[in-house]
Amino acid sequence: MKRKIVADSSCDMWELNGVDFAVAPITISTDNKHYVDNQELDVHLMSEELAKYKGVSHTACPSVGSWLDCYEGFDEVFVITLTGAMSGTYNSAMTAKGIYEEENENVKVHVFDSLSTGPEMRLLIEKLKEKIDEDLPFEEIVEKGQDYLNHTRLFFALKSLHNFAMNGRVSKAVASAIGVLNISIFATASEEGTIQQISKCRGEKKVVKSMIEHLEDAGYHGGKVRISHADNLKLAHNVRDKILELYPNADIIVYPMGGLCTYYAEIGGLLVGCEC
Ligand code: X90
Repeated sequence: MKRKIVADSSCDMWELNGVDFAVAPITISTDNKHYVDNQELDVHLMSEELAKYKGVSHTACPSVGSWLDCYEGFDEVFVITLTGAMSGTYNSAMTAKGIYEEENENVKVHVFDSLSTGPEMRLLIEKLKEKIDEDLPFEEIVEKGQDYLNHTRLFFALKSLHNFAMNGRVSKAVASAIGVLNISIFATASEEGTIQQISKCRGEKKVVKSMIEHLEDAGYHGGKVRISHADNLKLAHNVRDKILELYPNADIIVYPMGGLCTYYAEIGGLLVGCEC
């Protein structure tokens, strides 16, 4: 029996050793260029070009066809998408599931709506791999995955909400208060899968302090943390080192964001997913 894990490109990972894994790309577009968020995308170049671009840019979820390409040839597929509250990604993955299950007897697809993105998706992907390695039945993996998702959180600090506002995903009033005078928004993914602002932080020291406080408030006590950054390794390492001071055995991985997360988080942004 062939099993596979599939996610959209906001998970910021392209391979996963020891299991079949594929990523359906989200696309970032201007009037004259499409950036496909895959491993080949030059994220730095994209950010530079978009910074110079005067028009409106936007994003589009993976097509049903691109999900089907990822499912094709597998008996059991576990799919993880970014929050359905802010994107059509979950719906298109579900449409593809319907078609795939109808056209193929005995295949099973489960789509998890992460109600989040980035590092929280990565945590779930790693957990699903662990359960696949244990050879558990499909339904049990689904149940354990969902349960795990209820015990992970996402916190993030963004220096600008410009692209969110441009795409009508947050209000212009909220966006205009961020990014001036070194002010970041500090926020979490709400239970509904939307951006829930917690506070505003002036300066990165405050960001680190807020991050630690909120991880602990959420019930973090030394488990896994996944940190993705948009060209801000320094802040990512500061958060990591502070966590390690408190929890020397914490399992932490720091890595750069891909195209989609960089587009919305913008340069300087930081996403932190944790077990709690
Ligand atoms: O076009 C599309 O369908 C994609 C839209 C994606 C919108 C959300 C992207 C989030 C990227 C930024 C910070 C974390 C937000 C957390 C939301 C729950 C990462």
